[in-house]
Amino acid sequence: MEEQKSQVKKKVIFSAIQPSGTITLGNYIGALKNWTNLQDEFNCIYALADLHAITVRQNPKDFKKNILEAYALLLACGVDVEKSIFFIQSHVHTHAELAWVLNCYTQFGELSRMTQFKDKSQKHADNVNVGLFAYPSLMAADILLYQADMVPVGADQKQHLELSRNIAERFNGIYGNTFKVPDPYIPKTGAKIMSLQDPTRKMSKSDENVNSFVAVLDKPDVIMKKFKRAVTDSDARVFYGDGKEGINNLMGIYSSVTGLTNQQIEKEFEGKGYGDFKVAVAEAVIEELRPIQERFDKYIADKAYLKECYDKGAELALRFSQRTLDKAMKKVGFVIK
Ligand code: ATP
Ligand code: LTN
Repeated sequence: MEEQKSQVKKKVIFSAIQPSGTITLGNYIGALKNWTNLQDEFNCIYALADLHAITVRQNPKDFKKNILEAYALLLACGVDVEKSIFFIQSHVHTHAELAWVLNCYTQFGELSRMTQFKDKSQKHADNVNVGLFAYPSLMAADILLYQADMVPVGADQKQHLELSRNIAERFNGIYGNTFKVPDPYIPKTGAKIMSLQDPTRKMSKSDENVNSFVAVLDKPDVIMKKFKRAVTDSDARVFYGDGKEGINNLMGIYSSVTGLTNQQIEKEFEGKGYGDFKVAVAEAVIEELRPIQERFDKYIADKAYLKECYDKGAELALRFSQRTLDKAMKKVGFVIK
Protein backbone atom coordinates (compact mmCIF):
# COMPACT_ATOMS: atom_id res chain seq x y z
CA MET A 1 0.00 0.00 0.00
CA GLU A 2 2.73 2.42 1.06
CA GLU A 3 4.64 1.61 -2.09
CA GLN A 4 1.55 2.07 -4.23
CA LYS A 5 0.96 5.42 -2.61
CA SER A 6 4.48 6.63 -3.31
CA GLN A 7 4.07 5.71 -6.96
CA VAL A 8 1.05 8.00 -7.35
CA LYS A 9 2.45 11.09 -8.98
CA LYS A 10 2.54 14.03 -6.60
CA LYS A 11 0.86 17.20 -7.79
CA VAL A 12 3.09 20.09 -8.80
CA ILE A 13 3.03 23.38 -6.90
CA PHE A 14 4.66 26.52 -8.29
CA SER A 15 5.04 29.89 -6.63
CA ALA A 16 7.34 32.88 -6.61
CA ILE A 17 8.04 36.05 -4.71
CA GLN A 18 9.74 39.23 -5.82
CA PRO A 19 12.97 40.33 -4.14
CA SER A 20 11.75 43.92 -4.29
CA GLY A 21 12.46 44.92 -0.69
CA THR A 22 12.10 43.65 2.85
CA ILE A 23 9.86 40.61 3.07
CA THR A 24 6.89 41.43 5.28
CA LEU A 25 4.63 39.63 7.69
CA GLY A 26 1.99 39.86 4.92
CA ASN A 27 4.24 37.92 2.53
CA TYR A 28 5.04 35.44 5.27
CA ILE A 29 1.47 34.74 6.39
CA GLY A 30 -0.15 35.10 2.96
CA ALA A 31 2.39 33.08 1.04
CA LEU A 32 5.58 31.75 2.62
CA LYS A 33 4.05 29.93 5.59
CA ASN A 34 2.05 27.93 3.09
CA TRP A 35 5.00 27.23 0.83
CA THR A 36 6.83 25.39 3.56
CA ASN A 37 3.78 23.40 4.69
CA LEU A 38 3.22 22.02 1.22
CA GLN A 39 6.66 20.53 0.70
CA ASP A 40 5.95 17.01 1.95
CA GLU A 41 2.71 16.48 0.12
CA PHE A 42 3.61 18.01 -3.25
CA ASN A 43 6.40 18.50 -5.74
CA CYS A 44 7.12 22.12 -4.98
CA ILE A 45 8.95 24.50 -7.27
CA TYR A 46 9.69 27.96 -5.88
CA ALA A 47 11.37 30.94 -7.48
CA LEU A 48 12.69 34.32 -6.56
CA ALA A 49 11.09 36.47 -9.25
CA ASP A 50 13.93 38.92 -9.91
CA LEU A 51 12.88 39.49 -13.52
CA HIS A 52 9.52 40.72 -12.25
CA ALA A 53 11.20 43.06 -9.79
CA ILE A 54 12.80 45.30 -12.45
CA THR A 55 9.36 46.43 -13.63
CA VAL A 56 9.96 49.02 -10.91
CA ARG A 57 13.34 50.82 -10.97
CA GLN A 58 15.91 49.10 -8.73
CA ASN A 59 19.19 50.44 -7.46
CA PRO A 60 21.74 47.84 -8.70
CA LYS A 61 23.63 47.52 -5.42
CA ASP A 62 20.50 47.24 -3.29
CA PHE A 63 18.88 44.91 -5.80
CA LYS A 64 21.74 42.42 -5.66
CA LYS A 65 21.72 42.53 -1.88
CA ASN A 66 17.94 42.08 -1.76
CA ILE A 67 18.08 39.04 -4.04
CA LEU A 68 20.63 37.23 -1.87
CA GLU A 69 18.89 38.25 1.34
CA ALA A 70 15.51 37.12 0.07
CA TYR A 71 17.01 33.78 -1.00
CA ALA A 72 18.55 33.30 2.47
CA LEU A 73 15.36 34.43 4.19
CA LEU A 74 13.23 31.94 2.29
CA LEU A 75 15.62 29.16 3.30
CA ALA A 76 15.30 30.42 6.86
CA CYS A 77 11.50 30.34 6.59
CA GLY A 78 11.76 26.65 5.81
CA VAL A 79 12.04 26.27 2.03
CA ASP A 80 13.99 23.02 1.86
CA VAL A 81 16.25 22.44 -1.15
CA GLU A 82 16.31 18.70 -0.41
CA LYS A 83 12.55 18.50 -0.92
CA SER A 84 11.79 21.32 -3.32
CA ILE A 85 13.32 23.10 -6.28
CA PHE A 86 14.22 26.66 -5.28
CA PHE A 87 15.87 28.92 -7.83
CA ILE A 88 16.43 32.48 -9.01
CA GLN A 89 14.20 33.27 -12.00
CA SER A 90 16.84 35.07 -14.10
CA HIS A 91 19.14 32.02 -13.87
CA VAL A 92 16.69 29.97 -15.94
CA HIS A 93 16.43 31.36 -19.47
CA THR A 94 13.23 29.50 -20.39
CA HIS A 95 11.15 32.00 -18.38
CA ALA A 96 11.92 35.04 -20.50
CA GLU A 97 11.62 32.97 -23.68
CA LEU A 98 8.20 31.50 -22.96
CA ALA A 99 7.05 34.91 -21.70
CA TRP A 100 7.77 36.35 -25.15
CA VAL A 101 5.75 33.63 -26.84
CA LEU A 102 2.86 34.08 -24.40
CA ASN A 103 2.93 37.87 -24.93
CA CYS A 104 1.74 37.09 -28.42
CA TYR A 105 -1.25 35.18 -27.03
CA THR A 106 -2.23 37.82 -24.48
CA GLN A 107 -4.48 40.71 -25.39
CA PHE A 108 -3.78 44.37 -24.70
CA GLY A 109 -7.29 44.72 -23.26
CA GLU A 110 -6.76 41.88 -20.79
CA LEU A 111 -3.57 43.37 -19.41
CA SER A 112 -5.17 46.82 -19.19
CA ARG A 113 -7.72 45.44 -16.75
CA MET A 114 -5.17 44.21 -14.20
CA THR A 115 -5.65 46.14 -10.97
CA GLN A 116 -2.01 45.74 -9.95
CA PHE A 117 -0.97 47.43 -13.21
CA LYS A 118 -3.41 50.27 -12.59
CA ASP A 119 -2.17 50.69 -8.99
CA LYS A 120 1.50 50.47 -9.79
CA SER A 121 1.30 52.76 -12.81
CA GLN A 122 -0.31 55.37 -10.61
CA LYS A 123 2.32 54.91 -7.96
CA HIS A 124 5.21 55.04 -10.45
CA ALA A 125 3.68 57.49 -12.92
CA ASP A 126 7.12 58.48 -14.24
CA ASN A 127 7.95 54.90 -15.27
CA VAL A 128 4.94 53.09 -16.72
CA ASN A 129 7.09 50.69 -18.73
CA VAL A 130 6.09 47.86 -21.05
CA GLY A 131 7.47 45.30 -18.57
CA LEU A 132 5.07 46.49 -15.88
CA PHE A 133 2.24 46.07 -18.37
CA ALA A 134 3.36 42.61 -19.58
CA TYR A 135 4.24 41.37 -16.08
CA PRO A 136 1.29 38.90 -15.93
CA SER A 137 2.39 37.03 -19.06
CA LEU A 138 5.84 36.49 -17.51
CA MET A 139 4.04 35.21 -14.43
CA ALA A 140 1.98 32.88 -16.65
CA ALA A 141 5.22 31.59 -18.21
CA ASP A 142 6.67 30.90 -14.75
CA ILE A 143 3.72 28.74 -13.85
CA LEU A 144 2.97 27.03 -17.16
CA LEU A 145 6.60 25.97 -17.74
CA TYR A 146 6.32 23.52 -14.86
CA GLN A 147 2.84 22.20 -15.70
CA ALA A 148 1.85 23.32 -12.21
CA ASP A 149 -1.40 22.01 -10.76
CA MET A 150 -1.65 24.60 -8.03
CA VAL A 151 -0.26 28.02 -7.25
CA PRO A 152 -0.23 29.19 -3.61
CA VAL A 153 -0.52 32.98 -3.52
CA GLY A 154 -2.14 35.69 -1.45
CA ALA A 155 -5.57 36.94 -2.49
CA ASP A 156 -4.02 39.94 -4.27
CA GLN A 157 -2.64 37.66 -7.02
CA LYS A 158 -5.96 36.02 -7.90
CA GLN A 159 -6.54 38.17 -10.96
CA HIS A 160 -3.10 37.38 -12.39
CA LEU A 161 -3.69 33.71 -11.87
CA GLU A 162 -7.03 33.88 -13.62
CA LEU A 163 -5.22 35.44 -16.57
CA SER A 164 -2.62 32.64 -16.57
CA ARG A 165 -5.47 30.16 -16.81
CA ASN A 166 -7.02 32.07 -19.71
CA ILE A 167 -3.71 32.19 -21.57
CA ALA A 168 -3.18 28.45 -21.05
CA GLU A 169 -6.70 27.63 -22.22
CA ARG A 170 -6.35 29.87 -25.25
CA PHE A 171 -3.05 28.31 -26.28
CA ASN A 172 -4.38 24.78 -25.69
CA GLY A 173 -7.49 25.68 -27.69
CA ILE A 174 -5.40 26.65 -30.71
CA TYR A 175 -2.65 24.00 -30.59
CA GLY A 176 -4.06 21.13 -28.54
CA ASN A 177 -3.14 20.25 -25.00
CA THR A 178 0.18 21.90 -24.16
CA PHE A 179 -0.13 23.48 -20.72
CA LYS A 180 -1.77 22.31 -17.55
CA VAL A 181 -4.40 24.86 -16.47
CA PRO A 182 -3.37 25.80 -12.89
CA ASP A 183 -5.66 26.29 -9.91
CA PRO A 184 -5.10 28.99 -7.32
CA TYR A 185 -4.38 27.89 -3.77
CA ILE A 186 -5.31 30.73 -1.46
CA PRO A 187 -5.12 30.27 2.32
CA LYS A 188 -8.30 30.89 4.32
CA THR A 189 -6.80 32.83 7.19
CA GLY A 190 -4.31 35.51 6.44
CA ALA A 191 -5.15 35.60 2.74
CA LYS A 192 -4.73 39.32 2.91
CA ILE A 193 -2.88 41.03 5.74
CA MET A 194 -3.65 44.73 5.82
CA SER A 195 -1.48 47.75 6.54
CA LEU A 196 -1.10 48.54 10.26
CA GLN A 197 -1.53 52.23 9.51
CA ASP A 198 -4.41 52.00 7.03
CA PRO A 199 -6.23 48.70 7.45
CA THR A 200 -8.24 49.25 4.27
CA ARG A 201 -5.04 48.78 2.21
CA LYS A 202 -2.93 45.65 1.97
CA MET A 203 0.33 45.43 3.87
CA SER A 204 2.96 46.07 1.22
CA LYS A 205 6.73 45.90 1.38
CA SER A 206 7.07 48.91 -0.88
CA ASP A 207 4.98 51.16 1.39
CA GLU A 208 6.87 54.36 2.23
CA ASN A 209 5.56 54.34 5.79
CA VAL A 210 7.66 51.71 7.60
CA ASN A 211 5.12 51.63 10.45
CA SER A 212 2.55 50.19 8.05
CA PHE A 213 4.32 46.84 7.80
CA VAL A 214 6.23 44.42 9.98
CA ALA A 215 9.30 43.04 8.22
CA VAL A 216 10.18 39.42 8.92
CA LEU A 217 13.63 40.66 9.98
CA ASP A 218 12.39 43.47 12.28
CA LYS A 219 13.87 43.29 15.77
CA PRO A 220 11.49 42.43 18.67
CA ASP A 221 11.35 45.98 20.05
CA VAL A 222 10.52 47.35 16.61
CA ILE A 223 7.75 44.78 16.15
CA MET A 224 6.28 45.67 19.54
CA LYS A 225 6.36 49.38 18.72
CA LYS A 226 4.69 48.89 15.34
CA PHE A 227 1.83 46.83 16.79
CA LYS A 228 1.32 49.27 19.65
CA ARG A 229 0.93 52.02 17.04
CA ALA A 230 -1.45 50.01 14.86
CA VAL A 231 -4.57 51.94 13.85
CA THR A 232 -7.76 50.51 15.38
CA ASP A 233 -11.15 52.04 16.29
CA SER A 234 -12.71 53.68 19.34
CA ASP A 235 -14.78 50.67 20.34
CA ALA A 236 -12.16 49.01 22.58
CA ARG A 237 -13.75 45.54 22.60
CA VAL A 238 -11.92 42.71 20.81
CA PHE A 239 -14.34 41.13 18.37
CA TYR A 240 -14.55 40.57 14.63
CA GLY A 241 -17.06 42.86 12.92
CA ASP A 242 -17.99 45.43 10.31
CA GLY A 243 -16.15 48.71 10.50
CA LYS A 244 -13.44 47.16 12.68
CA GLU A 245 -10.86 46.64 9.92
CA GLY A 246 -7.90 47.32 12.21
CA ILE A 247 -8.99 44.79 14.84
CA ASN A 248 -10.10 42.28 12.18
CA ASN A 249 -6.62 42.49 10.72
CA LEU A 250 -4.89 42.01 14.08
CA MET A 251 -7.18 39.06 14.76
CA GLY A 252 -6.25 37.60 11.36
CA ILE A 253 -2.55 37.93 12.20
CA TYR A 254 -2.98 36.48 15.69
CA SER A 255 -5.07 33.65 14.32
CA SER A 256 -2.53 32.67 11.68
CA VAL A 257 0.39 32.55 14.10
CA THR A 258 -1.41 30.88 17.03
CA GLY A 259 -3.91 28.72 15.13
CA LEU A 260 -6.77 30.07 17.29
CA THR A 261 -10.18 30.78 15.74
CA ASN A 262 -11.78 34.23 15.97
CA GLN A 263 -14.20 32.93 18.57
CA GLN A 264 -11.37 31.63 20.74
CA ILE A 265 -9.58 34.96 20.41
CA GLU A 266 -12.71 36.88 21.41
CA LYS A 267 -12.99 34.69 24.47
CA GLU A 268 -9.33 35.07 25.41
CA PHE A 269 -9.66 38.86 25.39
CA GLU A 270 -13.08 39.21 26.97
CA GLY A 271 -12.99 42.11 29.39
CA LYS A 272 -9.56 43.23 28.17
CA GLY A 273 -8.76 46.30 26.09
CA TYR A 274 -6.96 46.86 22.80
CA GLY A 275 -3.69 47.59 24.62
CA ASP A 276 -3.46 44.05 26.01
CA PHE A 277 -4.50 42.56 22.69
CA LYS A 278 -1.88 44.48 20.72
CA VAL A 279 0.87 43.34 23.09
CA ALA A 280 -0.29 39.73 22.77
CA VAL A 281 -0.29 39.91 18.98
CA ALA A 282 3.19 41.45 18.98
CA GLU A 283 4.54 38.79 21.36
CA ALA A 284 3.10 35.96 19.27
CA VAL A 285 4.62 37.42 16.11
CA ILE A 286 8.01 37.96 17.80
CA GLU A 287 8.09 34.31 18.91
CA GLU A 288 7.06 33.08 15.45
CA LEU A 289 9.82 35.11 13.78
CA ARG A 290 12.61 34.51 16.30
CA PRO A 291 13.85 31.15 14.93
CA ILE A 292 13.57 32.43 11.36
CA GLN A 293 15.76 35.42 12.17
CA GLU A 294 18.35 33.17 13.81
CA ARG A 295 18.51 30.88 10.78
CA PHE A 296 18.70 33.88 8.46
CA ASP A 297 21.83 35.17 10.21
CA LYS A 298 23.47 31.81 9.65
CA TYR A 299 22.56 31.50 5.94
CA ILE A 300 23.40 35.05 4.91
CA ALA A 301 26.90 34.62 6.34
CA ASP A 302 27.52 31.57 4.15
CA LYS A 303 27.58 32.79 0.53
CA ALA A 304 29.13 29.55 -0.74
CA TYR A 305 26.22 27.52 0.63
CA LEU A 306 23.71 29.94 -0.89
CA LYS A 307 25.39 29.57 -4.28
CA GLU A 308 25.37 25.81 -4.00
CA CYS A 309 21.62 25.90 -3.35
CA TYR A 310 20.65 28.30 -6.12
CA ASP A 311 22.93 26.63 -8.68
CA LYS A 312 21.31 23.30 -7.97
CA GLY A 313 17.84 24.88 -8.12
CA ALA A 314 18.54 26.47 -11.51
CA GLU A 315 19.85 23.25 -12.98
CA LEU A 316 16.77 21.27 -11.96
CA ALA A 317 14.38 24.04 -13.00
CA LEU A 318 15.98 24.26 -16.44
CA ARG A 319 15.65 20.54 -16.97
CA PHE A 320 11.90 20.60 -16.25
CA SER A 321 11.05 23.83 -18.00
CA GLN A 322 13.01 23.19 -21.20
CA ARG A 323 10.68 20.31 -22.00
CA THR A 324 7.60 22.52 -21.87
CA LEU A 325 9.28 25.34 -23.76
CA ASP A 326 10.31 22.97 -26.58
CA LYS A 327 6.81 21.54 -26.74
CA ALA A 328 5.20 24.98 -26.98
CA MET A 329 7.69 26.28 -29.58
CA LYS A 330 7.17 23.18 -31.70
CA LYS A 331 3.40 23.62 -31.63
CA VAL A 332 3.70 27.22 -32.78
CA GLY A 333 5.79 26.02 -35.72
CA PHE A 334 9.32 27.08 -34.81
CA VAL A 335 12.11 24.93 -36.26
CA ILE A 336 13.59 23.23 -33.19
CA LYS A 337 17.35 22.82 -33.33
P1 ATP B 1 5.08 45.04 -3.47
O1 ATP B 1 4.81 45.90 -2.28
O2 ATP B 1 6.44 45.28 -4.07
O3 ATP B 1 3.96 45.03 -4.46
P2 ATP B 1 4.24 42.72 -2.07
O4 ATP B 1 4.50 42.95 -0.63
O5 ATP B 1 2.86 42.88 -2.56
O6 ATP B 1 5.22 43.58 -2.93
P3 ATP B 1 4.87 40.39 -3.67
O7 ATP B 1 6.27 40.03 -3.95
O8 ATP B 1 4.10 41.03 -4.74
O9 ATP B 1 4.79 41.27 -2.37
O10 ATP B 1 4.09 39.10 -3.17
C1 ATP B 1 4.67 37.92 -2.71
C2 ATP B 1 3.60 37.00 -2.17
O11 ATP B 1 3.08 37.53 -0.96
C3 ATP B 1 2.40 36.82 -3.09
O12 ATP B 1 1.97 35.48 -3.05
C4 ATP B 1 1.36 37.71 -2.52
O13 ATP B 1 0.06 37.25 -2.80
C5 ATP B 1 1.67 37.62 -1.05
N1 ATP B 1 1.28 38.85 -0.36
C6 ATP B 1 1.78 40.07 -0.58
N2 ATP B 1 1.22 40.98 0.26
C7 ATP B 1 0.35 40.28 1.02
C8 ATP B 1 -0.53 40.64 2.08
N3 ATP B 1 -0.62 41.87 2.50
N4 ATP B 1 -1.30 39.68 2.63
C9 ATP B 1 -1.20 38.40 2.22
N5 ATP B 1 -0.39 38.00 1.23
C10 ATP B 1 0.38 38.91 0.63
N1 LTN C 1 3.54 38.24 -9.23
C1 LTN C 1 3.82 37.66 -7.97
C2 LTN C 1 5.15 36.99 -7.90
C3 LTN C 1 5.20 35.93 -8.92
C4 LTN C 1 4.48 34.72 -8.89
C5 LTN C 1 4.84 34.04 -10.09
C6 LTN C 1 3.59 34.14 -8.00
C7 LTN C 1 5.94 35.96 -10.06
N2 LTN C 1 5.74 34.81 -10.78
C8 LTN C 1 4.30 32.81 -10.39
C9 LTN C 1 3.05 32.89 -8.32
C10 LTN C 1 3.41 32.25 -9.50
C11 LTN C 1 3.70 38.71 -6.95
O1 LTN C 1 3.95 39.82 -7.19
N3 LTN C 1 3.31 38.35 -5.83
